[in-house]
Order: sequence, then C-alpha cells, then structure tokens
Amino acid sequence: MTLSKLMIAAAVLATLPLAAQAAPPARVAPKVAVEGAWCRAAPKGAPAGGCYLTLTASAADQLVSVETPAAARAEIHTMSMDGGVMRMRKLSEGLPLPAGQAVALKPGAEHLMVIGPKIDLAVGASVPLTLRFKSAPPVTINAPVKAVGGK
Ligand SMILES: [Cu+2]
Repeated sequence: MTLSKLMIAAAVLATLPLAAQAAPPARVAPKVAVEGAWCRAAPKGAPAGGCYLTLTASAADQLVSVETPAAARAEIHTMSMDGGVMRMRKLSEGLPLPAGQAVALKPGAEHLMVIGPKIDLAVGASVPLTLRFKSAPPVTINAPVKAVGGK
C-alpha cells in the first residue's frame, strides 16, 4: 500500500464515527390514529353514555385517560361476565395499545364512558373527546352521536 492510499484509508476511517454521529437517530415520534369515533344516543337525562372508536398506535402505547367538556367526567371501561351478568368496570391502569395493531372499543367490550353528560346525547350532537396516551401526544376528536345499534 502506498503512502497516499494509507492516508485516504486513515481519512475514511476518521470520518466514519463522525458520519454515524451526524445521522439523526432513526426514531419516529409515537402517534396514535383514531378512527370511526361515535357515541351512542341516550335518553334525555341519562346518567352516562358510551363512546366507541378504533385506536392504532405506531409504537406500543397505552390509552391512559379521556377528557371531555361535554360531561362531568369520562372513563375507560371494560365489560366482563360476572356470574352470568355483564358488568362494566373502570380500567384504572388504562388500555394497552400494541404497536401497529387496531384496538377497537365497541359495544359489549372496551368503551369510553361519559358520566354526567352536560349535553343531550341525541342524534346530531357530537361529543368532543381528548384522548391521552402514555407516549403519543394527546388526540382530540369529535364523536358524532348515533342511534343505538348505529355504526
Ligand atoms: Cu361503561
């Protein structure tokens, strides 16, 4: 190897760590896509109503809380059979969202509960919901109110 070739080799080696440092880390900010949101219509004066949607997280995440200005509070609920009776309970730990997997909150399963609605949950109304996640930034959507059994 000639001296000039050695110098080129040394120069290339010297620039390698710099090049590695200059490249930004290949990380995309976590994001959760929200689709198909709706709330079930409830009779005037109903104490609570259910809202449903599908969440797809770009990286493993967790739905930790829900807020709405349209009700006293909102909770993440799940339903399960308890001695032959369907019961719902609050998921105080939140709802896990596996990476790239659509998680559907739907009637009879996981859902969002708006408790003490301040608006009539009537067809044509909509419920603003802010979803908070462990990693991804919060997402605010407007869920239209649809008739029972509606899609
Ligand atoms: Cu519920």
